[in-house]
Amino acid sequence: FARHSLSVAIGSLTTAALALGAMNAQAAQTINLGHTLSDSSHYSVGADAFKETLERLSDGEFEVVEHPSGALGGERAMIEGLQIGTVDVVITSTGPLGNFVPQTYVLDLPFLFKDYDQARCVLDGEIGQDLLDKMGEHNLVGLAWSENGFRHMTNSKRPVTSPEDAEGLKIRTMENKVHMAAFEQMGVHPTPMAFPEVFTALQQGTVDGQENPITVIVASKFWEVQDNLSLTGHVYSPAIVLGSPVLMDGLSEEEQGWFEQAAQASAQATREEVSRLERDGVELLRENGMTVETDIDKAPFQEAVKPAYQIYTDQYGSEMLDRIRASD
Ligand code: EAX
Repeated sequence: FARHSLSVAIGSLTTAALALGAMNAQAAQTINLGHTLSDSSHYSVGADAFKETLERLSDGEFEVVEHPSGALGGERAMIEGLQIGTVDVVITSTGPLGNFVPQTYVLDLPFLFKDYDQARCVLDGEIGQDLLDKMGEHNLVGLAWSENGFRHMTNSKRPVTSPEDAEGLKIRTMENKVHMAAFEQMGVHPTPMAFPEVFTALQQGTVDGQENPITVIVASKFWEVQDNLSLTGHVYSPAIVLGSPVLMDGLSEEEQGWFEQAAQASAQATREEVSRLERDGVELLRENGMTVETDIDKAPFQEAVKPAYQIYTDQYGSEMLDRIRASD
């Protein structure tokens, strides 16, 4: 009998604990945040800042669960996830974004921004805000411009210091037609691919190289599969913090404001990490065995990709481009 009442007591304790657990689970709404990079990356620094800020501002109403390393898919798949509500928040490059919001293609033009200051200034100003607002017309919520960094070329074949050196190389690009057009002009064979597949493709030699900022090369340990890095800085790669309209449209204005503040804190933290890696990253890559070409004459690269501008303006006009150029 004693044994029986003990088990009844344990049983009701368990029920009580379960009920309490259920109450807690109801109290916090889970926000699933995805990105493609490792948990040591500049995106993860930004994801942590998003989580900390949103949970603090909402006093625990929202709980952010981070899914790094492409656990929720590549960037294109995650953007689709936002549109149908299977993902809540995504930190992504603009790589596949033009497929959804063509107005952002302008940002992907090579050699458009001359340095970080100019790019950040444009994205933080009226132009950046206009582009964030455009997300709303395409079933996405633009929360803040974050950062990936200036992109550079790596490959496993040979040192590259001129477009001639790059000619004939098979280079993985993002799924972005402006980037692909530019690389075609340069004489390389662009192979578009989602980021989570890139490391293996480099390892197996499906492609000879890829291009990404120092931040990504470090976070992904590309030195394990790439010997040569050329600091071409051929294009500035923005990142953006996007929300799902399926989630955001159901929130109060105050709650939406918390998400915006969290996204801004995320962007700020990510940019600081980008700046740190711009200072320390190249040395780290050298220590890990990469040969780094720092002395790159950018003029011939710039010349080679020029037709990409014509291809862009033929299709999308020159208004945005002119506005960005006027901001310099
Ligand atoms: O956003 O696909 C890429 O090369 C991106 O730079 C990467 O996913 C980080």
